[in-house]
Amino acid sequence: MTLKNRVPKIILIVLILFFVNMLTVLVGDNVSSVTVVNKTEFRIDVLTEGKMYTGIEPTYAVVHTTDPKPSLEVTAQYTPGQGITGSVTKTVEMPYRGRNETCECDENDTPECVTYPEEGGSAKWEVLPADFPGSATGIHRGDVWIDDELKAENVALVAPGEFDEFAILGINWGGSGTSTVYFDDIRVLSHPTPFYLDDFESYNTGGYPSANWVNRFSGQSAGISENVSHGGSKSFQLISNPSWARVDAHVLPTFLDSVDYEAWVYLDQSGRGAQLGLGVVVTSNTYRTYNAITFGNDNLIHFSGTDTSLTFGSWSPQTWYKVRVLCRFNLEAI
Ligand SMILES: [Ca+2]
Repeated sequence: MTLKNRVPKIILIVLILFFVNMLTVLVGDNVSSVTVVNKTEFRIDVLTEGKMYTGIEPTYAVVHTTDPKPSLEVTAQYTPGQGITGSVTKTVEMPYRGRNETCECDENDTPECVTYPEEGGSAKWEVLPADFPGSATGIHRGDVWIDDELKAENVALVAPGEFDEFAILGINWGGSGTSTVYFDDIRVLSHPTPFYLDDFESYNTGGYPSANWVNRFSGQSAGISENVSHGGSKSFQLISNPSWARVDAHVLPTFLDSVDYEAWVYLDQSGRGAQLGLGVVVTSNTYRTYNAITFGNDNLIHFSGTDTSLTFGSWSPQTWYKVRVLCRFNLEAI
């Protein structure tokens, strides 16, 4: 046989092998699969059976295969850090036939049985923006209270994804000398988790409450103090240098539907400020706060969401103020 005759034969064998293989897959459909297509304009994460597929780009899809089963719980959420939040869980129904046995008797009354194995099938879920109710950009809203008095309602907020922690700051903007501020009875409630509460009573006086806090900017110093307190005998003292803030933070999960933060603040000196709100480390020498309450050097109390000009009157030194901000980032989830 010449080489010329042999080549088509090889191709034929390859083709036969290919079809045999295809046939096996078609007959023995022993897996279930779900294809999740991202039809939104943002990246999404897909979670099912404890497996997470992250950062699926718009128009792209992920295929999850598993043992044959009639349905699967699948969660899709916007990947954090894009200025939008939303999470939706759906039960995706799939074609499925359970294992069964059929028996018929032959002419000798001998049963002849055929067993069919369980068979899976495939299904597709196209994730649309409408699958995330209440989570379009620009609908993040908040309410602000000072000393239990509602000062601002339904104000526009900066969306999560820009921040990942709760921050307290002692700041003396452009002033001279150090400034001292105290925080006490801090409560941070976020949905879905966590709940965090700190009255600073359990730490050693003079020490740093490192079990729950991390330092972001050194200022001059910080530590547990017994100088003043709102409750109990201790509070968290932050001392900043002129134009060099003292910043400490309590880290939160990056994916948040809501944050409800509350704290008591005491400023020791007039004209030297403090701030509390949601924050993020941008670079080693840049820290940003969002949706934050500011006790300014101007002795006025400010709030900045997307609107940075809200002012709620003046503050006095050596007075405890109760601050509460409720941030709703996913209206359907609360
Ligand atoms: Ca206390």
